[in-house]
Amino acid sequence: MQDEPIDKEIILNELMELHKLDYNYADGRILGSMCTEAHPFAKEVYCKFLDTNLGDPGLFKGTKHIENDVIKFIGNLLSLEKPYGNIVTGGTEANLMAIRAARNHARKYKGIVDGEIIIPDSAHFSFKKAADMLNLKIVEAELGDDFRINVESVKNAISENTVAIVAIAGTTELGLIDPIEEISKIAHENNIYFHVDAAFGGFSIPFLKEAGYELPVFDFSLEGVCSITVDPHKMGLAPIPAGGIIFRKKEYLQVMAIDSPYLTVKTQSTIVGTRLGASSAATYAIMKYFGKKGYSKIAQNLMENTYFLKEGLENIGYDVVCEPELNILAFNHPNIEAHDFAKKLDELGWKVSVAKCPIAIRIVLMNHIKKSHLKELLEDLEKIY
Ligand code: 0PR
Repeated sequence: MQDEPIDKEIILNELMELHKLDYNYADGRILGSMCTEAHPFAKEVYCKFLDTNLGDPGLFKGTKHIENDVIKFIGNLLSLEKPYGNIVTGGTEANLMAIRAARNHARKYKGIVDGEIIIPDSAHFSFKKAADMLNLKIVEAELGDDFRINVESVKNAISENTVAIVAIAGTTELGLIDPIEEISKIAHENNIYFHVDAAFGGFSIPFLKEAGYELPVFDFSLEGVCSITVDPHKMGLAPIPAGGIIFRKKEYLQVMAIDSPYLTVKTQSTIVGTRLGASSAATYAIMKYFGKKGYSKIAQNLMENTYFLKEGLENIGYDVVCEPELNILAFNHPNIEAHDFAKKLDELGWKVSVAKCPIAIRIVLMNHIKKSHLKELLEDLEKIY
C-alpha cells in the first residue's frame, strides 16, 4: 500500500481496467454459470442496505424483519406455513448449516458421535466441505441409469450412525430432480434428518409446476423433509451473495445455538457472525417486484430456450445426455472427448463446463443467455461437428 492518498478517479480507472478482464454475462458467452446478472432494482436496493449487519440484529431491527419476511416468502413457496431459517452467502453455507443442524440434533437426541451422511453421487461438493468441517463420514448413494439417486442404494446405506440423508432438486450437473417423495418416506420411517438441496431448482420448480409442467414434489409438503436450500442468487435473480436455508422446525436452529453474550441477541445459530443485511433486502425487493407471475414467465422462457438448444443440437447430430427436467442441458460430440471439445469451444469464446457424471458438456441456460446467443452457438457447433 502506498503512503499518500490517491485521487478517486485514478483508483476507479485502475479498477475498471482490471474489471475489463472479467467475462460479462450480457455477452451471452458464460454458459456454465448458475449465477446471472442481478436485476437492476435488486442492485439498487442492495446498495442502500450495505451497512446493515444481521450479526447483531437488535441494532438492525428493520432489516431483521426483512430477513424474516424473506424466509416466510420462500418457506410459503415451499409449502411451509411457519418456516425458520436465514439468508446466507450461498448454497455452500446453506448446506453447511443444514448438515450442522442434523449432526447436532442427532448428537443431542440419539447420542450419535461418529456421524455419517448419505449423499448421492451427484451432490454438490459443498457437502464434502461440510462433512470435512463437521467431522462426518460421507456415504455415497449410487445413481440409477436415469442419473437420479437410486432409492434402494439409499436404503442400504442407512446405518445406526446416519445423521442425515440428502437429495437434490435440480442437480448441479444435469438439473435433475431426485425421487424426493420416496426418500422422504424412508427418512421419516427411519427417523433420520432429510435435507433437500434445491439451491438451483427452488426458484423455478414451484413456478413451473404452477404453469403446468409435470415435475415431482420436492418440498415441505412431504413430512420427512426437515430443511431445504434455495438460493436467491441463482434462479432468484438476486445479487451475489444470497443463499437461503429453510428449516421446518425452530429446534434445528436451537441445536446450533452458540452463546453470544455481548450482542443484542444472546445466541447465534448462523455460521457467519457479522453478515450482510443487503442480501435479504435485495431478495425481498426482487421477490416482490417479480411476484409469482414474473418468476413463472422467466422460468418458462428458460425452459423454452433449453428445448430450443436441445432441438438445435439434435438436428446437427449431437447426443443429448438426458431429457432436461430444468434449464440445464448436457451433450457430447460423437468423436471429440468432452474436455477437448470444451477447449475448442473456449477458443471460440464460449465458456462451458464439463460434467463428471456422465462426462459431458453442460450448459446452464440462465437469463443472460438469449435466443440470439444460442443461434450463434449452434452455428459454431455445426461447424465443429
Ligand atoms: N447446491 C447445488 C445444487 C449447486 O449447484 C451449488 C452451486 C451449490 C449447492 C453451492 O452453491 P454456492 O456456489 O452458492 O455456494 N452450483 C454451481 C457450481 O458450483 C455454482 C456456480 C455458479 C458455478 C457460477 C459456476 C459459476 O460460474 O457448479
